[in-house]
Amino acid sequence: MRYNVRSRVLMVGGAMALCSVALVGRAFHLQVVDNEFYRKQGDERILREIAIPTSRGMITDRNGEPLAVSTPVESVWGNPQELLANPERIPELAEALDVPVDYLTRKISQRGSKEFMYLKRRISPTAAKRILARGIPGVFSQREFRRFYPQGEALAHVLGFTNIDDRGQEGLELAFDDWLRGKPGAKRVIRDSRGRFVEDVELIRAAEAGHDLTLTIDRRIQYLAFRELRSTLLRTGASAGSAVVMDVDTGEILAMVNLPTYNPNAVDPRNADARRNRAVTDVVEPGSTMKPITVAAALSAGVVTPDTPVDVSPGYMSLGRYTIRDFRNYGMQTVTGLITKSSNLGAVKLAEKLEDDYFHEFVSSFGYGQKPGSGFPGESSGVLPPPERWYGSTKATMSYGYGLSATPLQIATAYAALGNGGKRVTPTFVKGERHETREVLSPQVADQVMQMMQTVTEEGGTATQAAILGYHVAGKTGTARKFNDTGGYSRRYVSFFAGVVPVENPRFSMVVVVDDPDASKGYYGGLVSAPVFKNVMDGALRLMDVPPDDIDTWLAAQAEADAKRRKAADAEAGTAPVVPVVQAAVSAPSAVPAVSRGAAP
Ligand code: 59J
Repeated sequence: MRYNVRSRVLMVGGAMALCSVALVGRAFHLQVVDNEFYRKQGDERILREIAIPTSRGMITDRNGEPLAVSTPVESVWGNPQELLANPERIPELAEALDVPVDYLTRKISQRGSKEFMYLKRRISPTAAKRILARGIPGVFSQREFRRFYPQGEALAHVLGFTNIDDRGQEGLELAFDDWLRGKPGAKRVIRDSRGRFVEDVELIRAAEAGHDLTLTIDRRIQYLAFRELRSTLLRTGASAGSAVVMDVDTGEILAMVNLPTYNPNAVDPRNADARRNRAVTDVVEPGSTMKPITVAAALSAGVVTPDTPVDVSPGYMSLGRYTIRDFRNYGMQTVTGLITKSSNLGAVKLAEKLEDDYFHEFVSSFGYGQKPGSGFPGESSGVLPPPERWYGSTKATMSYGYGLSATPLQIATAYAALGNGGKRVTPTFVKGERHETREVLSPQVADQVMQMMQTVTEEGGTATQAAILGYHVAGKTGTARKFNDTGGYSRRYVSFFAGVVPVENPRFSMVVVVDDPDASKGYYGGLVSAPVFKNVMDGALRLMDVPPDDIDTWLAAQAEADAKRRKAADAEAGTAPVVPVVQAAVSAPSAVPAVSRGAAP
């Protein structure tokens, strides 16, 4: 046995030694022994180490759909010395490269002492072949890989992009550069003095392809969010916007869009402003989207229940030098009613019942003032001032969303915790990553807050525009005046909607932030941002096969639509509408198709 192993080691070792001897021998032979022969040809052969290019890993969405792919391209390069030695071919080369002759001549002379210059980078293999086919001395080509982003501007901020050398510059391309980037191999080859390849001598290192990366993004929801946000910005004349969709249980980010955006397939270095992933890097005062958190704090502390009456008349109150106002005098409200109507005074009255440290700690546990930990480069932590730095009105203004700041991603994460029974889940972009969770709220209080937020999208709430047929929607609007440089609140606004669906068995949280809508076109969160939420979530619920939790409303609406259609058909056929059928439709929707078919002829 022992003997056996030893003999095998010897054999393998011996074989390897023989191989190296053979390689060295070959190199020696080519360089020294055969050298005379090559010299006779008038060419000098050079032993060179060259890189073996490798492709960058593919990035796919959660369903394996390609989001970033590397396609092989060719880069045409030249040996300036040799190009200069054949000046009569330069006009032809310029024509083949489609550049002015004098420009090319100048470029080549600048590199005259060198042996390498790029002539045209990253073109299609066919285009490269066409240039090489001219047989101009000193013109060569080498394989490279070019990144292509099929989703273009719809997903630009999340993915980021690579530079001409295929290195990640921004976004997830940067964050996961080491993982995605392959290791180029190396081999020793023999080239002639013109740089032409003669023979492979030795493989130094095999090329390792980069690893693929599967994201949590759903391409379809992403596109939906992009389309809806874009149309809302056009409709409202707003200057910027962000939307984030998260899976409440896993923290997976299903969609993240920002406007303005850019084309990652042709990055313009000048518009850095359009390249920011605002949802992760830009902070806003969260305004009324904070109120459910304040209510959750008061419920958790046991100082109120959802039905506790709160007097918010006459709609304004002074606090030190400030006057805090509600949109209207909402009089006596329950705690639930404060959310339904979005009462600033109500939030202040609840916060007054809470210890400073407790309130700060509570808000902080939802992730405000802390980096979300998604791994995205340049995450902002927002600002949540600690009680030591509060002055007279700070706790009051924080309770309804001013005097602190947060990113859209932080707000989406906080709402996910309300939706998943009170666990803060670390947001993530990468499928299969371990999710950290921490209980920040009892499931009972989380459910109570969800019930309260459901009233916002129902009759009498501030965002009936966010209602989705067949599903109960919990959410909160916000319309916040923007703080301006001169130290006051301006007549410019940020419009919010943050919500969770479906209420019975929550799956998604989504935040929509629209910056600076044209005030003359309507700027309330319910008007500007809630429709984006509605249209995207409506699509996502169906795409992800989420069962409806409000079947009654759905069936009733269907029956109503059927009845209307039947009425129209009857009118066209010249018959009088059959009244009993309409009644049957409302009370027993399942019978409608049979009845309608029977009645038609
Ligand atoms: C508001 C504020 C600014 C900061 C006020 C919006 C304060 C405040 C000092 C006046 C427009 C406006 C710290 S209103 O979000 O109350 O979403 O459908 O910006 O109040 O004290 O012309 N939202 N918005 N307040 N500031 N400071 C309401 C409310 C909200 C609505 C509508 C109308 C404000 C119902 C906001 C919505 O809930």
